[in-house]
Amino acid sequence: MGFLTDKKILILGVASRLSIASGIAASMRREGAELAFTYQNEKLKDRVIGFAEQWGSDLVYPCDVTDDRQIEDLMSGISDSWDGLDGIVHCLAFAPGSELDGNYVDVTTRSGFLLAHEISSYSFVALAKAGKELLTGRQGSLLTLSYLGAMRSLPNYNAMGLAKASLEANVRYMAASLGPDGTRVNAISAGPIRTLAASGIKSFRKMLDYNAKQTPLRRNVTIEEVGNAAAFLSSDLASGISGEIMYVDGGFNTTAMGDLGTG
Ligand code: NAD
Ligand code: 0WE
Repeated sequence: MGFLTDKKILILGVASRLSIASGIAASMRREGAELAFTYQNEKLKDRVIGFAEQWGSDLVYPCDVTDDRQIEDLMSGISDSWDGLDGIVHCLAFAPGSELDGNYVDVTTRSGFLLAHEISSYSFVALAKAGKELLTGRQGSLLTLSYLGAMRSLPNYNAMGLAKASLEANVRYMAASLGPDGTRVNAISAGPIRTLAASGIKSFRKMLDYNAKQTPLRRNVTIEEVGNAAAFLSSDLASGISGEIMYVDGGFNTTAMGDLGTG
């Protein structure tokens, strides 16, 4: 029997088979979870319905997280089919492309900065707020996806780095807020992975190559590896873990100097 048997989990952020959310869905399904999904817009609707079917789910809802109404409707849609929710997986982020290309101080704008924070950080607490009733009394779990750019500066990540820093603080404040109800809140900080969100980024290939070379494991991580960690953190196996940022990055964040090419 899988370690997520009978758990009802909502996953946001499936856009393609390469999405980190897809790796998470596959692991969670393998471990016996019942899944529900959202799609950002009509363009993605049929695709997400098709993926959901593969993972044994016919619960698929629209949810653009910039719209409070869609978040409300999502939770009331879920409550029509499920008596509660054991987990929410928040696997989405956005900043305007122009914010992610060039010198931070030069390219950052008020509107781009605010939109990045709204979609990539605020939406996590907005979902917790709307889902609170469904989550309480079930020892549930909330999980989000972060990146090392929250803690270190790196070229071009720019306003997304600040949004991820906000998201990681959000994890700690939400853990403190929801802990008394028994709900845990954590993040996975994943190493770079080629997904749709990465495909718009100039020289992402170069970054992947650099990252693989400088990482203790000498390779990049996969959506399957992130999926397995996500399944663990959302399960009762992780019942003692809350407010945590867990790195699934092959150890990259723990090194300095990296590989000097001497051994
Ligand atoms: P992806 O493009 O497959 O997924 C991004 C998702 O965000 C898409 O499903 C998209 O529809 C959704 N989204 C964007 N704006 C939205 C909105 N307004 N409302 C609802 N959904 C919206 O890319 P991914 O790499 O799988 O990204 C998933 C998460 O993983 C993001 O939080 C990203 O920051 C994080 N992450 C990615 C990497 C990487 O290298 N790919 C590394 C670490 C963390
Ligand atoms: O969080 C991310 C990417 C998130 C993302 C990607 C895009 C591309 C298309 C957010 N918004 C947009 N907006 C778009 O218009 N990652 C961790 C992957 C990533 O993105 C980078 C990276 C890494 C790693 C951007 C610059 C530098 C490194």
